[in-house]
Amino acid sequence: MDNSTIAAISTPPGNGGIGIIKISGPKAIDIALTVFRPKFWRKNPENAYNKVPENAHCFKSRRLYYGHIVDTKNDRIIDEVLFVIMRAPYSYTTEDVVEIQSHAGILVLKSILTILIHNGAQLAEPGEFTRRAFLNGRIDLTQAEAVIDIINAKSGSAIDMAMAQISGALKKTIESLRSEIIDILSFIDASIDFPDDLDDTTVVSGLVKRIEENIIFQIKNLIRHYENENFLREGLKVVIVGGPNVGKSSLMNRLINRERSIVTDIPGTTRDFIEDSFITKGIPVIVTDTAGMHDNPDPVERIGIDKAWESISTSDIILFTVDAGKSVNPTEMALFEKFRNKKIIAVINKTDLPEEKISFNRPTEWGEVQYVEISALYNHGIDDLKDLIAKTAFESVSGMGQKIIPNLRQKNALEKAIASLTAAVAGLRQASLFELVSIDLKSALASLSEIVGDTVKPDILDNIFNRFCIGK
Ligand SMILES: Nc1nc2c(ncn2[C@@H]2O[C@H](COP(=O)(O)OP(=O)(O)OP(=O)(O)O)[C@@H](O)[C@H]2O)c(=O)[nH]1
Ligand SMILES: [Mg+2]
Repeated sequence: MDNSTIAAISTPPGNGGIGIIKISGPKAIDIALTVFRPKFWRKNPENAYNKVPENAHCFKSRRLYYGHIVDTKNDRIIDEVLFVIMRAPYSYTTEDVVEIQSHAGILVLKSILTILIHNGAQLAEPGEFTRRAFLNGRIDLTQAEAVIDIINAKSGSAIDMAMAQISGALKKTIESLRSEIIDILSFIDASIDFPDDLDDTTVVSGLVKRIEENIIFQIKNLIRHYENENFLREGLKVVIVGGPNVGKSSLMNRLINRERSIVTDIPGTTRDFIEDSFITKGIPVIVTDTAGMHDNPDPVERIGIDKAWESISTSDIILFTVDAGKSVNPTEMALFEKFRNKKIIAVINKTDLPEEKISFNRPTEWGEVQYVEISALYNHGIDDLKDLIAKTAFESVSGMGQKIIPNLRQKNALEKAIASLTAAVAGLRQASLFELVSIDLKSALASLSEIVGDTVKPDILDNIFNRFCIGK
């Protein structure tokens, strides 16, 4: 356990009603009391104003006290504050914690922090409070990661997901998988000394069945949740693609509801790719406008088109945009074919054109692809398109209810566990040495332990906690 006492401003910079300074560690209470003068203390005329309350025990844990913070160098009052002590182990970090609620001006907050540092506190690193909560065993790593997800959540569904994780849903699932592996492992380890037990093919096939059904199947489910539903956390990547001048940038601006992309009647207006975001049905959507694709691009367009392909390769949904005033040309047909393996929504734009000008005919080759008719110019059909985007995204999402969706780090560890478990199954089937099967099961166990943080390496921890802000 770290013996230092750390302090930080926990509220974001900028003007606001109150700002909070948090102190945690064995000296948190002592250090905080050197600068705090509670009202109840001053009421007694015997207590000189500059005297520190000697007995910290006159403060109750988790009770709010009103008073002032003074600069210990010159006894100058810095601010009037509310002050709360949370004694170990009943605090965020499980250490003694003090929170000082002052006015939110950054100068006031910085002055208070500076005095605390003078009196023996150390400046907290990003995420250090949560890191201590993890290192002191109050939360596991999945819960610590959920804290950052809550802070960064861009939508209601991301918050729901992070809340499920904070309350330990993923941790519990991993625990039950681990205990099943440990159970099988202890049976196999015991059989190493009494190999006759494992000569029985029904015993072996029973073990294989348990690994496949109770463990591998469950882990694959979690991985599938990551693949299908991670957009709820990270945002759904949607890219607008099509020939020049079909109205891609106009559509982009309608989706995000502001004039972000340049629109002109000159084909080849958009050359770089432009990214922005909006929310539909609680899903954060990251939308990219791209350069119009055609067969004879100039060198600048060429680069733009290459970048468009990069966005396409990492996208979840493609909005394949065409001009209702033109029939689909061979370049567009060829382009469409290249997206076959992606989720596509065909967007027929410019449907406001007079009927005699509309020459769009839905190509038979487009088959079952969903499409919407819109007018980016007149803002028609945009809500239908947003609904369809959400519907398409949710198509692969399994039933409702509490969602356990691993993040990328956790998914990678789950994949490592699957590889070891698959090797263990193969070992059992081929009647390899039980020692080897045991090694595979142990490494599966280690991969699962990485998820909750029991065996995680320090540099991975640094990586996780560096994503936090200071003061959390
Ligand atoms: N009538 C009509 N015109 C539109 C509509 N949407 C866009 N336009 C016009 O079509 C022209 C091209 O629009 P953009 O949004 O710049 O098209 P783009 O696909 O981004 O074009 P590039 O970036 O050059 O590939 C502009 O003159 C728009 O005003 C629409 O729904 N109806
Ligand atoms: Mg454009």
